[in-house]
Amino acid sequence: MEAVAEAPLYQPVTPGGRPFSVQMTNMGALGWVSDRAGYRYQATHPLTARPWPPILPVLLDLWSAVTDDAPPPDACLVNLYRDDARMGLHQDRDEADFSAPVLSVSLGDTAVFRIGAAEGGPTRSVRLASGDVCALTGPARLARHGIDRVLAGSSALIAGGGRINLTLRRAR
Ligand code: MD3
Ligand code: FE
Repeated sequence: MEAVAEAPLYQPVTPGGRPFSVQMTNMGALGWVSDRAGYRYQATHPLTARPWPPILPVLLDLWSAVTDDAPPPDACLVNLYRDDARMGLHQDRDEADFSAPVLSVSLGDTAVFRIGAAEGGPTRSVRLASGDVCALTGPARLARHGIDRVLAGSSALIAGGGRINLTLRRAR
């Protein structure tokens, strides 16, 4: 992927200093980053200090089609899950306006995704397979969600195995 040549995947750390098991990079005017200083959106790659590459036109077209022409996204987080990578249950709360949708595209190995109400309570497990597109709008926008595990070998799409998730958002 050309965008990854420009903005290499890297392994961020949580504000507590624990490495994420997921590797990340971004496309767009803003990228989501995490380090000892906290979670935030910023205009440059933390390692190269260069601007993120632009969001691929095909993804902007997908956003327009699926969100019924919501104002365009300014951030696309790229998450790479290899081996035993996972993502704990969380809410996406670093964006300025929660009325904008979030759009997720899954590629490669199938993920066991967990989702529950913003307020807490029971969660449900849903499989996200390669090509699945998920629009999070309305009350689902602040749902708690995470990736329990990835089913290794369930797809041959990603060289070296694993799963890529693209998450398009309006950060500002
Ligand atoms: C439900 N990524 O980067 S995408 C994240 O598969 C993140 O890499 C997961 O959660 C992944 O923050 C899940 C599906 C998704 C994305 C955003 C959501 C589900 C969501 C926002 C609200 C509710
Ligand atoms: Fe999330």
